Amino acid sequence: LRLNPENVGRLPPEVARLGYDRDAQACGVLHLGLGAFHRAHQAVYCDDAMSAGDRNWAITGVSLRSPAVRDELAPQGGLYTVTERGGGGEQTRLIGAITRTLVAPEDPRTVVQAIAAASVQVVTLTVTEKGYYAGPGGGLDGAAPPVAADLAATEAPQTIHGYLAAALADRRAAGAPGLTVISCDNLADNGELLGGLLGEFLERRDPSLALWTRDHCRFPSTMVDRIVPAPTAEDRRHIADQLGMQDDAAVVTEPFRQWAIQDNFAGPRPRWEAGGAQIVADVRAYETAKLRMLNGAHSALAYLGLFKGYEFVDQAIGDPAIRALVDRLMRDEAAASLRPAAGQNLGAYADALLTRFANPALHHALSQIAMDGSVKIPQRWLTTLKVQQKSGRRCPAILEALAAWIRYVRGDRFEVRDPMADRLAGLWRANGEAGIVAALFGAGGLFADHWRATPEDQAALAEAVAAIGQQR
Ligand code: CS2
Repeated sequence: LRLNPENVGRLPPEVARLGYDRDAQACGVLHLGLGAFHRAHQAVYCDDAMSAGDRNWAITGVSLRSPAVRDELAPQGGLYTVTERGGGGEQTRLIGAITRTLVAPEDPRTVVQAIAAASVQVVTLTVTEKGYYAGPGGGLDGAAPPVAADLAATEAPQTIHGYLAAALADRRAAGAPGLTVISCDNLADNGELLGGLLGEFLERRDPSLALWTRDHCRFPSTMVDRIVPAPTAEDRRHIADQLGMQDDAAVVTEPFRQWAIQDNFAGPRPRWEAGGAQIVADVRAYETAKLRMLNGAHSALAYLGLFKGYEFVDQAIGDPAIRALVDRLMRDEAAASLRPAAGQNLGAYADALLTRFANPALHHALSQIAMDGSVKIPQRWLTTLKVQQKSGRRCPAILEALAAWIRYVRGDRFEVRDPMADRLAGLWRANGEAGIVAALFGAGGLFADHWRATPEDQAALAEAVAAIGQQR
């Protein structure tokens, strides 16, 4: 038996049901990047908005690459369950917000039309850090082959910029209103970044559309937070047992969730406050705290934990040496680099994060966090290092974690999934252990635009890289 609109009535009574008539809702939101995070985060907020009586905020979900999620969701009519696991056991609810699923490479024109649909007011994105194509200097990486292809051709886009450009052109031609486009990825100033990169793309392809977009669209920044591990086969089996039917799109997550959105909208938007979202004048203080503390700690747990032989976050944070390091990284280095907003308590935030990391029911794989480090560590670690360096302070905990990352990307101990994997392995081959630190963080190094290590920090990094090489 498989979860779908026909047999949804046969779910056990403990599973919380939808509070709205799903068939009566138009798609007001279009989402790009249909991973587990979206299904456990923005989709839940849309579901809450509609359950609270706000209408027509169903989601058209688009996978930009793989058909996998569509193949899980479509046979279920878009229905799936979210299970929250914390200290107090398990709670499952049904989510119905996603009513249509598309796979971009299968039918690019339909995706463009879906974004251009008059009912759509809001586009949300979870396309991961690498999906934005920011170059080393912060501008659009026009040399990246998919961006270059989208700059040259308008049919069959490959990037978010290509899709948004094509859809915005259609909206302008149809006299449709502009869009609020919301980045929900872990990047600093994500709204400004997206608006800037897309603006650059449009300037190069269609300057008049760049102007129209500036006048008609908005790109609010957001802080999104919920730990959502990639669901395992074991999770799916367990959920199927609980539901008495199969749910191939089920997600398992922590009870905690947070969404702070800059109050900067082009038109109507869902009443996400119904799900607890905060609409605020400025999200920056919350966003940078989250990136440098939560995500910074996560990446440290990932690389240090993997080298110590751990598989999951709760195991790594249970290691006294790693826990002490992560504690220092969050409080003495990351928090100390921030200027908190009124009422923002970074000490309490660090306490709460340690508890969340220790959740033993989540099985959050370190290898999942270790992915794409080259596009994560700049906003998670390197900004902190740079800010602290300006005040003459060193960050031994981050340096230790950074050394683990440097060793990791050599590629001989773990499978490195990273857009720069080949380049980083090549740098290792060309420079060896003696030269890799300078090649990355010395003058003219690959990441020197983000942070340039002093000779003292380079020596500390080199020593730590060598020590990790000796482990196990
Ligand atoms: C994690 C994040 O995979 C990663 O890199 O650090 O996905 C993290 O779990 C979320 O940002 C939590 O909100």
